[in-house]
Amino acid sequence: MSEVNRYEKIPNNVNLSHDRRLQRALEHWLPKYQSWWQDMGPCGDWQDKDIYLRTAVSVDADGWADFRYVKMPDYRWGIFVPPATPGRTIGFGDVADQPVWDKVPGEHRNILRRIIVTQGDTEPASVEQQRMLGNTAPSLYDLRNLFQVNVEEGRHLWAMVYLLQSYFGKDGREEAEELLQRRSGNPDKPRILDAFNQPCSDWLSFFAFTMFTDRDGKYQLASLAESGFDPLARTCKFMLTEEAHHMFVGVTGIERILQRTAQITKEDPGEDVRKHGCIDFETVQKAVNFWYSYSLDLFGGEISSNAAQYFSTGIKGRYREKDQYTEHAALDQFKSVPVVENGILTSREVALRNAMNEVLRDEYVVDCQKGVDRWNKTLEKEGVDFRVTLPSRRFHRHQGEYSNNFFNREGDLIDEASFRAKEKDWFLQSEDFSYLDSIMQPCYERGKMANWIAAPRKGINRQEPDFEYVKL
Ligand code: BYC
Ligand code: FE
Ligand code: FE
Repeated sequence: MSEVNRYEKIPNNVNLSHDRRLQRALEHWLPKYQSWWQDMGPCGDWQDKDIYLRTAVSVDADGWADFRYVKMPDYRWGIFVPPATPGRTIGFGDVADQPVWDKVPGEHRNILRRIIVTQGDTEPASVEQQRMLGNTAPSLYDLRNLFQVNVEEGRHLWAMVYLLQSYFGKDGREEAEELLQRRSGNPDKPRILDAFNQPCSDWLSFFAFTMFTDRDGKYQLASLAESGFDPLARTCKFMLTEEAHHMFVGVTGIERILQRTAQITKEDPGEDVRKHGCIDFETVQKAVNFWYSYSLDLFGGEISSNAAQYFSTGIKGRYREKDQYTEHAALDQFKSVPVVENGILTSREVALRNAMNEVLRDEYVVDCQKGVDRWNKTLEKEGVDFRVTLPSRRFHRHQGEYSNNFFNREGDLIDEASFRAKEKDWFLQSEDFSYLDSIMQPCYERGKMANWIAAPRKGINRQEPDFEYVKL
């Protein structure tokens, strides 16, 4: 079962050749996926190049990453589902301690389909958002990391399409097609969640995206890894192993920008670092403000009957529900949620189940802050005064409780005019993007780095930082 047959048309460990219907459905979808990858995947000559990539070859803890040169279209996308744990029970909600489901219970069919489609939609969306970045990477090391993230997001789409096609019949097959038809940022057929329709066309934004938006992925996948629908739980658990690298790319990418800017600031104190072609601290903070707030939106409303239903029915648990909590019903408990009532910020006691999105967001905020602390430690070591901060979680929200009001970075309620007046200080403006575009010239000489970013401390898979990560 856990043995992966890599040499089948669709590498898999789910005995695909014994399920002719599913195999036919996936083989029908495969060329459509490949054509989507050609149209919407990495732009430029990169599809023909040898890239030093890791490929999942097994679902075992030790043997899943195989590093070698691969041309992206030959990447072994496929289906990897860790084996079921016999006797596994649901860990929470009204169905706690009941056996997990191997099939989709009829009464949860629509909700499960919607969650899987929403998850699946983000994966190709992010590839679309990042498709131009290969033309401006600061080094071969970064270029390779970009493509690693891209091919793995492609595989995550496969993971969700497998669930749709094997458990949701005709509707599932239709949804699988539509996942290849929506387009990030296209007003006529946008991607489902807001963050995945925002442009991400410079490397500062890419690092902020992988730091903050991929990190939402970590928390959503972890809460779905608790699901009573066992195939979904197992699939998400495996996806999480790959997600760690995506967040690593983000947290270290911004750290290296800050480090480089700090060095330049010391070499030429008082001078605008843009004169040296570097990225000033304020510009980094603006990218943080934008991607952090859009990523907070991805957790859904602070007060959500959907979230309560997902929890009570055993579909979506809390972060590490089984390890972290001793009480799994979440009844007769309340969470205080700040809300705006009659034009003032006050708070409301919300039944815990209805605040589950906020409970998960709490975990996420703590995790983001750890990354920011790491950046600030680097700044401190470099001896500069600037510190990166996370804005309030009420700031610049487009979903949920705070989306109808305006808040400053500290989270105070302000009027719209005051918000608009500060936007240019809070978010990247067209002149910032022009500046970023002007310095983001590709740097593809082996071992060289663009001037605006420090070299990584280590290479990938114990290779040197100046390894030939992409064969030009
Ligand atoms: N944008 O009760 P509410 C990743 C909608 S990232 C647009 O607040 P709920 C990745 C919502 O659908 C992880 N619409 O929300 C990262 C609902 O619509 P309806 C992705 C939004 O249902 C980087 C309405 O607002 N995975 O993997 O509790 C690269 C009010 O609903 C948004 C998942 O999201 C938004 N941001 O929770 C690659 C997991 N937020 O019903 C990949 C699956 C809410 O009124 N998704 N709405 O039409 C879910 O679990 C839930 O759908 C959400 C929303 C957590 C997103
Ligand atoms: Fe993903
Ligand atoms: Fe990711």
